[in-house]
Amino acid sequence: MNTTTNSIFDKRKAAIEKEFQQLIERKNEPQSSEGNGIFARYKNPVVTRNHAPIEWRYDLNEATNPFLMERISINATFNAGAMKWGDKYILAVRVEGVDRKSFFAIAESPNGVDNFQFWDKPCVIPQTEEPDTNVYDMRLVQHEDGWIYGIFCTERKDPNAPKGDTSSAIANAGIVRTKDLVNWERLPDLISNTGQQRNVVMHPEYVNGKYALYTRPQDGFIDVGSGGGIGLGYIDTMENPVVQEEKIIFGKQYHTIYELKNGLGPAPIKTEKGWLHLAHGVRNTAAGLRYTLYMFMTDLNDISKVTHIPAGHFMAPQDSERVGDVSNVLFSNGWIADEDGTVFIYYASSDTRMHVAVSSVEKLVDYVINTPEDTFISAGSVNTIIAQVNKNQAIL
Ligand code: M1P
Repeated sequence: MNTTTNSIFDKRKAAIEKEFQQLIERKNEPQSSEGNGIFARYKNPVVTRNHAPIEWRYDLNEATNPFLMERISINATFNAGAMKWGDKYILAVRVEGVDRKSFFAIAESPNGVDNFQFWDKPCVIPQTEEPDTNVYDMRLVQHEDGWIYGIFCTERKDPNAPKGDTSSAIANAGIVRTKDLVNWERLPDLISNTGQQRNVVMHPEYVNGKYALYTRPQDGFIDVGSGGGIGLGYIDTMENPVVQEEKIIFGKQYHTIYELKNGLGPAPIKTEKGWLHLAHGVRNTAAGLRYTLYMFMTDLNDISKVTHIPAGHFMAPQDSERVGDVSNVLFSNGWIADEDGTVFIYYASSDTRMHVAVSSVEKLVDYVINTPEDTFISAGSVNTIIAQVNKNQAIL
């Protein structure tokens, strides 16, 4: 009998490898229900903590890990940036270890809906003089200047926090760029005069020769105060990223899904009718904050002008998506518009795992332009329904 192959180590290794392979190779398909005609959610999450490579989690040397215990555990995989890279669908996933630290790692798929596999090692993000305590929510943008930019949230302890306050933090936009998604050049953090920044997103084209950044200023780390809406500002050079004339183009509003916070998701998609935006709106409830996704469109030639805003959410947490580390949250910072017009919307549920929903540019433009806008009062909502019923009765 070969004792080696019967050791705890070997048995566990074979089982872990088999389970991992089955997970990575699992086919995905659209959920069976008819849906709403706008997008199709897919059945399985596309990236979960169990997708983290075995080599990241286990010391695979039997001499030093005879029980083959997980030495480094992953807690969650969520809020991924996305882009097409050659013929691969790429996610820059926010991977969070059980130590609460997030980092970025690239996962690729051959088709955008399944078979996502992490590259060998997580991304190495160079540090500025002041190391990031935590980094998260990278937006990947292929800018027309030839670089791929990754703008993410960098979080550090608030140096002015009173003694004993071990929670207060300062959030800002960290900036990296790359040509190969492997070697990342760190640029200085964003300099803005509007408080803390999360959800900073780069516009993919120059605007009057400048870089355009969508921002989300807020007064404190948690408390948005007078901020919390989608801002727009311009930068002369990314090597000295000082944002000028930051202006809120779409704010928070009472009794909407973006009543408490309003932040952009991924970079907008250019269409013939305007720039398509995906964003998240947050409202407070007795059960805590509720994050949903919504869409809007801006003018092709004036990106500060919001032209269409469908009422309400585009996607909200549903079924098992509702539960996770931070429940009742959908968040998206990555989508891919393919050459044939298919749009892969990557979204995370409850700060725990990544999913995909598939639509098309044509459908999303139709949704954004033809969905009634919010009237901001119940009687208005009733009028909107009655107008549609009347229209339908006229043709029946
Ligand atoms: O926990 C929900 C989300 O909270 C923050 O979002 P925002 O910046 O809009 O407040 C972020 O920490 C985000 O990563 C997280 O998903």
